[in-house]
Amino acid sequence: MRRASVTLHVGAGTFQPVRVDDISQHRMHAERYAIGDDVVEAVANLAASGRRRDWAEGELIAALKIIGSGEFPRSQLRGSWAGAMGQTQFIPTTFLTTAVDGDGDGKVDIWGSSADAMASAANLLAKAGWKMGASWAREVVLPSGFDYSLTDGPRETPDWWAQLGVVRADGQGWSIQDQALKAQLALPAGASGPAFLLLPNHFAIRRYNNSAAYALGVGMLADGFMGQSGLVRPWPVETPLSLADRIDAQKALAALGFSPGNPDGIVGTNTRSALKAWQKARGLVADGYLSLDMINRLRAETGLTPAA
Ligand SMILES: [Ca+2]
Repeated sequence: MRRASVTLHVGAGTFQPVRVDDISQHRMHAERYAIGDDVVEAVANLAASGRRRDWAEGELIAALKIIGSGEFPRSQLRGSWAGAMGQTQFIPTTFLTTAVDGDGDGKVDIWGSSADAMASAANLLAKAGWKMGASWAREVVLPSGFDYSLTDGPRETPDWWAQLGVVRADGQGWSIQDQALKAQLALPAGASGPAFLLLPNHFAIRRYNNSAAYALGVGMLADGFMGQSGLVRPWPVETPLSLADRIDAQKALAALGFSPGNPDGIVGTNTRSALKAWQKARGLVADGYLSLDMINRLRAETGLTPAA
């Protein structure tokens, strides 16, 4: 392949000029071998100083086993500060249990081989219980008067939900395969945003990264690749919450006798449950979703004033 060899001047001339073919070769080298931190050092540091010492020691031993296998030198084991390596961002223990050879060259290379990375990611999902051919979630619409406290609650079949008036937003029926699965209702942007019935494949994605937002993003992107249209109900435009907003909400819920846990500004399960209970007690839509409107109501009820 012919490469251009023009000279690039970087910045204000304080760096040595480099040629494009040098950059290209450097980048290829970097992509294969040198992106990120030395994983042995990263997990050793966490083992020595971190809160999750046992976890980090296990990862350190796994990293040493990978090097000990002779397949990869230590210089290949580059990753994040927490030891997530290569295209799949597998930590060393996951590499040992789950990474596989996708291109058939006999070597498991999640850094340099996209086929190996894809096969390894697929293997992780398969081990997490991925059901081939099933949906990950479906957008649904809720009837008026719906009991929003069922959000993040029971896992039941689409038929069970249909008896409560919960139907697919696109008006289609459920596939035979999906009908047999149990689904949980989620309102990731509250009652004014789209509603989803989350099927087991959603929770398989969360075994890769346990974040509802991450799994929703992955699922919707996958649906887009399959030619499915986007959301029926658009994502609401919202004012982002500040840390002070979130802490005020937690302080107010605590003062009112609902138990949101420590007022740390992190809206987790405890905060959402407390909010849901307070909403229910006040006759509001009990979706457990913290919006600026809810925060201002909580402030008004407790006399908290927003920080200037
Ligand atoms: Ca391979």
